[in-house]
Amino acid sequence: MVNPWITAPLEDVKAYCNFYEFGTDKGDPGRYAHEMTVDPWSIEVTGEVHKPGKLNLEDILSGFDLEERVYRFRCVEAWSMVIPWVGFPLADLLQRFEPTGKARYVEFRTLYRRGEMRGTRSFTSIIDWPYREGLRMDEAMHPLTLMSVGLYGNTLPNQNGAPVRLVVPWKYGFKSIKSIVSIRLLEKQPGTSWEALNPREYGFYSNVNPEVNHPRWSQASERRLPSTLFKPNRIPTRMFNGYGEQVAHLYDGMDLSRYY
Ligand SMILES: Nc1nc2c(c(=O)[nH]1)N[C@H]1C(S)=C(S)[C@@H](COP(=O)(O)O)O[C@H]1N2
Ligand SMILES: [Mo]
Repeated sequence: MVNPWITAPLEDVKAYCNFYEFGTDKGDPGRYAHEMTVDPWSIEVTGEVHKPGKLNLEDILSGFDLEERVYRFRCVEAWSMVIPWVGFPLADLLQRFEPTGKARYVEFRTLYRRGEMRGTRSFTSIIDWPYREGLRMDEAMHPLTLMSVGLYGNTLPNQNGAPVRLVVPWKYGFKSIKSIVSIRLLEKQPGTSWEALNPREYGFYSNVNPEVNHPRWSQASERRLPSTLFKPNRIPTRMFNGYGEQVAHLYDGMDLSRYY
């Protein structure tokens, strides 16, 4: 039987990644993300806020109460890992900039630096850079929504989204955008990179849902990593990745097969 609480070893979290800025092979981020400069770094916060501004890396690392959060992490490709992140609630960050009454959505952007990101220079790259993601304001303010600055008690490895990335544990992994440089609060729902690529396959909400299949594969189960050919570790996928008690109310009255 698969013990659902066994965390993925650090080596696996670092070696099996999705970070298309460095290539589409799972090993590419581990091989090439060291080419990205992560210090100095800053995040610009703009849009529907009373106090727009910038946070430098030092402000981010010393200005918030950090905690460890062990989360299940479920990729849309039907693999998952249990990962011990270090971070702080995104809500703590947003509150500093004083959102206006019009702020209904949040848009995030990843660093786009072609010279240091070989995947963005590739002719086969499919994404319209920079990588962009979004959340509804109530999702962004939810206490489970984490800004992560570390992994296993250390700073984030570059391939996992250094120096600061989002982690939204009840949504498919692609919502958890890495290496964030910009946060904009908006009145209207922002476009995202995956939606732009294929709106039928990747919706804005992308809540983990075993009943709504990806058009090309089932979402009813997942491979819990690390796994092998002989120990495939296939387990049933849970609604909202098992976080339904905390988040289901956010979607009361919404048809989740339509708003996938
Ligand atoms: N900027 C950026 N963020 C990204 C991605 C990416 O390609 N670029 N991939 C996403 C996907 S599909 C997943 S599953 C997770 C993977 O996070 P991990 O490699 O740290 O496990 O990052 C997400 N964030
Ligand atoms: Mo993913």
